[in-house]
Amino acid sequence: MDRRSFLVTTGVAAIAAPDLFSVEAEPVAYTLPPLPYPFDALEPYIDAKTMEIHHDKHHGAYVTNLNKALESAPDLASKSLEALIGNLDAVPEAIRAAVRNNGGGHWNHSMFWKIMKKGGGGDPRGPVADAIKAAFGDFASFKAKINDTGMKRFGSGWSWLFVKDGKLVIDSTANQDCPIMTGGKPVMGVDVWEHAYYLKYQNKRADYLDAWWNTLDWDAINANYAAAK
Ligand code: MN3
Repeated sequence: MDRRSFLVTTGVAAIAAPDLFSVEAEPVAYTLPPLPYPFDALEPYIDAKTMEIHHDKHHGAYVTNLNKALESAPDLASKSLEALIGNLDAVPEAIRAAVRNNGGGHWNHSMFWKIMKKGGGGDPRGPVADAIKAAFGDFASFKAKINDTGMKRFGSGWSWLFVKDGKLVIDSTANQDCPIMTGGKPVMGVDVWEHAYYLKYQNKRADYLDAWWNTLDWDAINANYAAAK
């Protein structure tokens, strides 16, 4: 048996075909998810111009910069975004801050758009309403605590409801940090960066927070809660 027929007979030829070796796994780039409603859908609570800049420019930049950071670490591209930001220690130090800020920014905003809708708001309903009541008392107390937590976040960040160690927790994070980074599972969160409200509300973060409750999609929040608990 000559070398060629040996390779064909044993199947080694197919494995050894040079074109198979030249195929490299293309890193999957993150993409900006489209806003699930028109820019003006949340008027008058959140204005169209803010939504356009916030989604297209701010969220868009987090996605672009996350992809840029991951160019030097293609082995991380196969991880889900949750796995990536949930274990930042596994990210090379040179790109860790970029992945934390931009990966967090991408995750947080993707969540934020989905928990709002046109004609949203009203009292919570479904299982999350019962859980909120059990953990924080009535809806007014819960609302006040989320808003107060957002007001006390100095500078930029988020106010959150998340599940940690089986319990519902309200807390804030700085910058684009996300509860996932410390083992939490987000149920809902509100962006308190000035870019989220400054065009319409200027320095009045409290007014923006009050208005934001009129945009909430409780079905989406219930879906997050079901996944988190
Ligand atoms: Mn934002």
